[in-house]
Amino acid sequence: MNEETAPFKCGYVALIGRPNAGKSTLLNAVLGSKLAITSAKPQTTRNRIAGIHTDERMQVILVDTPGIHDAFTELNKAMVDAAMSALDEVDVVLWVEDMTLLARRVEQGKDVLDPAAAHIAEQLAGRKVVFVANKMDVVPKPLVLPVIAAISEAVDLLAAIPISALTGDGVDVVLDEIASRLPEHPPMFPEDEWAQVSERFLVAEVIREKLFHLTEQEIPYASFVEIEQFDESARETENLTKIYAKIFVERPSQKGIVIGKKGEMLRRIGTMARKELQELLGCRVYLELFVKVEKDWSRTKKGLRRVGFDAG
Ligand SMILES: Nc1nc2c(ncn2[C@@H]2O[C@H](COP(=O)(O)OP(=O)(O)OP(=O)(O)O)[C@@H](O)[C@H]2O)c(=O)[nH]1
Ligand SMILES: [Mg+2]
Repeated sequence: MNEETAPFKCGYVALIGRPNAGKSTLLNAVLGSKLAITSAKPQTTRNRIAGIHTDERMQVILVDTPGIHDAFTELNKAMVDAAMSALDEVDVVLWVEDMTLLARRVEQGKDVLDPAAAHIAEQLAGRKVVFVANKMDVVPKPLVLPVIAAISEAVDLLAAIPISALTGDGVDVVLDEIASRLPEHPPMFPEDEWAQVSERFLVAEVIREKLFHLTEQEIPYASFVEIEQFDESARETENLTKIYAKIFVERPSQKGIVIGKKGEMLRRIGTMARKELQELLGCRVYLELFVKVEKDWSRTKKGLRRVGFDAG
């Protein structure tokens, strides 16, 4: 069958894996723009985020998820639930792994699957799984085969694809594989739609990302961001959007850290965020940040609802 007559494919694909594996980086690489925030710290992604990639043969709705990990707090449990529940809603699962971790285990003569990988393998049993061996830009190639061999013993794989989400190497192969696995279906979304999130959510995420990049220890995990006001009244006339956002933390001591000496930290967060928001929104941005305490929000139903979880 030639290209012209090949039936159009459309469906849902989930990005699943441990924290820090590179799921969000891969989503952004497929989309060619930054939708999901990323950081070198684990548990950056908190909610499911869907991006849409459309080309001449298919439309794939890619669902980025929080990393699967041992969850002890209410927030962490809600994050893992968000990832797990995505599994039932998709046609194909991309299991994204951090090959630096698994390759090291091969070198050390250990079982390739550490407890985190073994747990994910268990959860994926019986599903349509493509294994994505990520971070190959920093892993010696000969270590790939033993890892893939061990993974395919644990889970039936449709395919295993070494990639670097960071450099983009192999991302086209992942897309080819998806195209061959999705059901025949007309597109569900307009061709130019690329994200299923609101501008407000994206703006809050950009600010949250700067907290991940600039603050340490528990601060990023104790924070959430709410957009108080998104004022576009001067967007047409002055090419300016005014954004007033609140950063919430769990304790007064954390508030002091986010503000910093003489407001230094908050200024840095604001400057970095504003720069990126101007690119995102394509206009000048006035950004004002406030820091508030919402005591132990990550442990309360009300707090979880505010970060987008239906906490019952
Ligand atoms: N060297 C290298 N680093 C990568 C690659 N892909 C992602 N990273 C880095 O790995 C870190 C984690 O990437 P993320 O995309 O945030 O990982 P994630 O799986 O979404 O993490 P969570 O949201 O915490 O579950 C970041 O510092 C990325 O820059 C890659 O292919 N090569
Ligand atoms: Mg992520």
